[in-house]
Amino acid sequence: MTPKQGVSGKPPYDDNNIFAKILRGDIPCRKVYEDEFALAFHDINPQAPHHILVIPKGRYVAFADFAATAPEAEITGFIRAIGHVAHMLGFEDTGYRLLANMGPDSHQEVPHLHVHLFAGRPLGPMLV
Ligand code: D5M
Repeated sequence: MTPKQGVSGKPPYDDNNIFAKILRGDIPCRKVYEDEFALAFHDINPQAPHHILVIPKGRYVAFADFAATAPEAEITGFIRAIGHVAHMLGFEDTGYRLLANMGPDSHQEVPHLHVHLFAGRPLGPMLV
């Protein structure tokens, strides 16, 4: 069976979260890439020489909700945008790390789905 709806419920979306404001252009960001489905910009508090955030343009908080309910074009577009940014910035040569925090135990600070992209130094073993 292919799961589609109702995998995790739909967390309420706060239109005043900081990434919603960036998407609306209410506050600035250091943009590195944008297309129909995604926006990528520098993290304001970088944890590596390169620390990029990639966000879908849709109103999603949680990955499970996004994966279960977003139109397939949005899912494909978001994933392609992440890959495109990694390629465009030359991270494939030396390697990079993708990370997404989800919910309170992960310390997700911003309630708009986002993927962190780290690169530019040896990142060490993954710590959880
Ligand atoms: O990570 C949320 C990330 O969002 C965290 O690394 C800081 C970053 N952040 C917060 N505000 C901004 C703005 N205005 N520009 C760029 N980056 C920002 P999380 O996974 O939710 O803990």
